[in-house]
Amino acid sequence: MRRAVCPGSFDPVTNGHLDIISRASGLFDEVVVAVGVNKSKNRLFSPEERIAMLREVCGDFPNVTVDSFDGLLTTFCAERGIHAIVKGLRAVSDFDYELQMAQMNASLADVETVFVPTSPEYSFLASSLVKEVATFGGDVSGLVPPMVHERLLQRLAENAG
Ligand code: COD
Repeated sequence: MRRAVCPGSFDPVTNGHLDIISRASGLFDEVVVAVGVNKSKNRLFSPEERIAMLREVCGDFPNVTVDSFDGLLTTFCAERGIHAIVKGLRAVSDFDYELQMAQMNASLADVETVFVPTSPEYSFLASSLVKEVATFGGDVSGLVPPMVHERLLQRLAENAG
């Protein structure tokens, strides 16, 4: 059984994330999308909200499940018998840090990192930019799934009120 993890913050999930998850689901028998829960970081959506949105948008992939992890990704992989980490690469700037993490993770556990190049239409897409643009009233409806767009606008309105 070829099993992989797609880890991330997913605050919130974007069409760029979904593209990587969809392609990973074609490469592996089972894919676990794992939401990193780092309590020290300020997030727009709680881990539960991020997981719920991911479950909704990944519902069409029969071999994809969604979970969360706290602490080291390699501990999560060891507990689940996962030996492959799938990461999306947008640009050379991603590569520097991702290579460092891949090598550190390989030194900590029996895991390989598989890099999937972003589809060109998503190469500029990041959750942080989506939140910034939406905060200032820009149209991000084409960058996230419709349900995520709705919840994003709702959360920004709540925070502004
Ligand atoms: N196109 C392609 N890929 C994309 C796109 C896009 N438009 N947007 C994001 N991605 C990819 C990213 O490259 C990344 O691979 C993944 O999707 C998740 O992205 P984010 O931004 O949601 O999540 P990150 O990068 O903040 O997540 C970082 C982790 C939580 C994976 C990382 O910090 C981690 O593993 N933390 C656990 C602690 C740990 O083990 N630390 C030691 C590391 S060596």
